[in-house]
Amino acid sequence: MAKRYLTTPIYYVNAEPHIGHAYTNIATDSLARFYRTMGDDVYFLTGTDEHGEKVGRTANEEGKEPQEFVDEVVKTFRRLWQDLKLSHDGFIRTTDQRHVEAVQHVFQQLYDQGDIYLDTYEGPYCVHCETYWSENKLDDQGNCPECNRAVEYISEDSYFFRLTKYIPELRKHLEANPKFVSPESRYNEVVNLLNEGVQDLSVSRTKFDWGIPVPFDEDHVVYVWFDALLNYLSGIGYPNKKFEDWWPPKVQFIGKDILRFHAVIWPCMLMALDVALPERVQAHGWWTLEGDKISKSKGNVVDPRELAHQFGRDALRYFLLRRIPFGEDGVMSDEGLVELINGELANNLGNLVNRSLSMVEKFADGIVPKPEELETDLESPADFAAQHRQNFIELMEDLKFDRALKELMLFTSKTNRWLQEEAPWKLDREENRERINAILYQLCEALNEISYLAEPVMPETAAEIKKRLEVSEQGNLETRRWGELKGGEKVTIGDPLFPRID
Ligand code: ME8
Repeated sequence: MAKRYLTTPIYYVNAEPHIGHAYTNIATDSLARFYRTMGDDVYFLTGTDEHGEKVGRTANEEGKEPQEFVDEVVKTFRRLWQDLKLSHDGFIRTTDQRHVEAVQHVFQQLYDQGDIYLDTYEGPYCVHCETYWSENKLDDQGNCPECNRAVEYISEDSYFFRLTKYIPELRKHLEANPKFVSPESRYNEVVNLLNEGVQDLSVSRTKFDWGIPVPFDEDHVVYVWFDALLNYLSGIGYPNKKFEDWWPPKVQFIGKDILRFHAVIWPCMLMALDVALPERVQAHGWWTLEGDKISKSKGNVVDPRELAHQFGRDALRYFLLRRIPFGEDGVMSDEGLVELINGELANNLGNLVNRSLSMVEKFADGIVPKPEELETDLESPADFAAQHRQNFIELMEDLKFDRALKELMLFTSKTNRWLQEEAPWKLDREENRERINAILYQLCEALNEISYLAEPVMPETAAEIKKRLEVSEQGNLETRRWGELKGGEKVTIGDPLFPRID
């Protein structure tokens, strides 16, 4: 059984989660579910990034001890993932003892092997992004080029990680593995970053203490990014050998904002530790709200729970993954959601499910007929299902969620069209009984097919379709063959799966 280790970024707990965080986790959840339907063994890890100056300051502003503060905010993340019914297997907090120990172990090892050394850092620092910048990278106003906030100038003793030592090896790895960083635009961005030149990385701070203590120097705490990146190892047991049960990650999901950390610093840390690199670092694009950045300070945070409540969990998941190619930016709007839900989910998919089950009720007393050959010149679902399924699998494996979902829609609309041409309602005479039954069987098996293709992104819809077909087992997408329904299942019509929104 293939092992698939999938990770999301771990989120800062300085504020509550919003739709951007939900997007990454929903995408990861969909891939996790996809691999599970393919019969693979999956470990899906998410978590929270709880140390650092930003979180420490926010706790301070709220008049709380940092630990007390993070213990509260972490609950909002846990609750959101629970409300969205995500299927993660692990949740790591950087304040977990197992993580603290792993970070200290790594820091000590890299120091002992000469990859970490003491020096002084002087220069700009963005607390919001927890990022060191060189002067020449700042924007025209001298602000952080990433978030455009004012930077602070720091001057302090710091331990440095010998990042530069590993850059030639990273370049080779990138050349040999063009999908190591995806999509291609992000791969090119990483190559450009390397071409511009990279410096050793400051990996400890002395001016505040909300962090993991450097094991051999109590004046320093570990730089929050160095700490956070190691969650991907500590989350599956590192340094215990057991981590190798899952390592290396199949896909590490990130937003494009944190590309440099994951595609430059992180692989170099792994090389220093002599640990294999992830197969793929997948950066996705940025959701904005009608052109504006979604951020707490702008007061336009979109609450994923509200959207899920208003439109339905599956519809929200569908929208996020279908609306834009994974990797590109998108604009959130209620109109966009309504348009996609009505057009593709209500009119196409929901309508087919409803019509089909109603016909089985009307023409076959609600019982799926026995499978029979359908003699017809028309291309029927039995003929075109396998091709769409194959395309779907390949596109999901390549994280082309929008196009994979398009295959689901194509299969559905072709089935709708075929049904329109077969028009069993015009054949309702005893001499046509066999033909009607053969059509109804194909229709029901087409719904079964839809439940398979819907499963990764719309798991509740998939389960509901299966329930209405009286199918109790979730089969394997890869080994699935047309003709699974045996006939004799009692169908339930039920309410529309996706009521039209006006
Ligand atoms: O950067 N559109 O945490 P963070 C799409 N703790 N995705 C968005 C988004 C938006 N508008 N806003 C946020 C950190 N995201 C670090 C990560 S990992 C070792 C440490 C998502 O809370 C996207 O995945 O700022 C982005 O990369 C992440 O949230 C940043 O979350």
